[in-house]
Amino acid sequence: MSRTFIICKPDSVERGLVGEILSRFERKGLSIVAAELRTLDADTLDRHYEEHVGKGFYGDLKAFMSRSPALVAVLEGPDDTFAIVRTMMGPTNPAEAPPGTIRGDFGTIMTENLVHGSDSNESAEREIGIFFPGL
Ligand code: 3AN
Repeated sequence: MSRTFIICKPDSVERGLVGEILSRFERKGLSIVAAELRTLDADTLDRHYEEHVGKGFYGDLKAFMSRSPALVAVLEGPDDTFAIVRTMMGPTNPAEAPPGTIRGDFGTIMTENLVHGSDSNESAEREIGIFFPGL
């Protein structure tokens, strides 16, 4: 078994797509082990996106991610659950995200791409520690 961390980003909450997104993961066979609607603060975002702090797009990314509540959650499934979630999300660039993926079906914008998922088991552990310490 393994766990991964996801964020239904502010655009997905605003558009009423959280149920659709969580439902896809549940129907796939993953379990929700924690979930909370939360407005993300600057400190938390700097920790979460430490590899992007200082990049050209980071200011816009931070403003977007904190503009309204996001749904942060932990999903559990088999080994490498993070990889299952990443495949279901689709690539970061919506132009490359195929139909059938969350970003391919619902997104057209690079920054407002609906969902985040950890990109490795190590990232999942680090991110769960930031958003759900003690879980
Ligand atoms: P992913 O969310 O697919 O793991 P990351 O972690 O590389 O992608 O990037 C985090 C977020 O930063 C992306 N979801 C996207 O919103 C934004 N982002 C990444 N690269 C760019 C870029 N070149 N231009 C604009 N936004 C970007």
